[in-house]
Amino acid sequence: MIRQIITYPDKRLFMRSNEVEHFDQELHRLLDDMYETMRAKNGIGLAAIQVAVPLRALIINLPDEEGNQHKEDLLEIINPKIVQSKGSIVYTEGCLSVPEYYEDVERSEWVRVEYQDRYGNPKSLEAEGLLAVALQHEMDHLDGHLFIEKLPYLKRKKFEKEWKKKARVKVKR
Ligand code: Y12
Ligand code: CO
Repeated sequence: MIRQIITYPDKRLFMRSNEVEHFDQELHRLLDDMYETMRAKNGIGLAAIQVAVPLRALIINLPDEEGNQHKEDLLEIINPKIVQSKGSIVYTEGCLSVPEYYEDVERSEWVRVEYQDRYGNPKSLEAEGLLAVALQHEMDHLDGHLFIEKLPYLKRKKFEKEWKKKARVKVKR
C-alpha cells in the first residue's frame, strides 16, 4: 500500500523516532509499504517517520549505473548506529519530505553501520560514496533532522523564504 509522505514543515519530521522492539508482521507491512511508497515517488531512500511512523527503520534502494533500481539491492535497516566514519564528501541531496529542493551537503565519505534486519538479526555494513550519503541522510531522519538543517545560514533563510512563497501560491490556487 502506498502511504502518504509527510512534508516540511510537519513537526513530526523534527522528532526522534523510537527503537524498533517488535520484529513482527506489522513491521514487515510497514517496510513493504515504505518500499512501495518510495518507488511510487521515485525515491532512493525513505525513513519510517516520512510515512508518519516514528520508528527507527529506513530503506535504501540505490540505482545501478543505468539508473535502474532492483529490489534485490534493497537495504532494510532497523535501529542503526554509525560506529565508525571517515573522510568528507559533498553531494547534492534531495528528500521526498522536502519536494523540489536540492542542495549540496557535506557528510562523511565512509561509514560503518551496525543495525538489525527485519527479523531482528544483527548486521553490519561498510559504505562509501552515495550509499554512505544516503545512510547518513536517512539516519538523520531517525533523530528528527532534515538535510536543510545542514545548510549555511543564508541558504537556509533563502530556502525558508522560497518555501513560504510556494506555500502562499498553493493556498491561492
Ligand atoms: C543522496 C541524497 C539523498 C538521499 C535521500 C533520499 N532522497 C530521495 O530519495 C529523494 C527523492 C526525490 C524524488 C523526487 O521525485 C519525485 O517526487 C517524483 C523529487 O522531486 C520532487 O520533489 C519534484 C525530490 C526528491 C539519498 C542519497
Ligand atoms: Co529525506
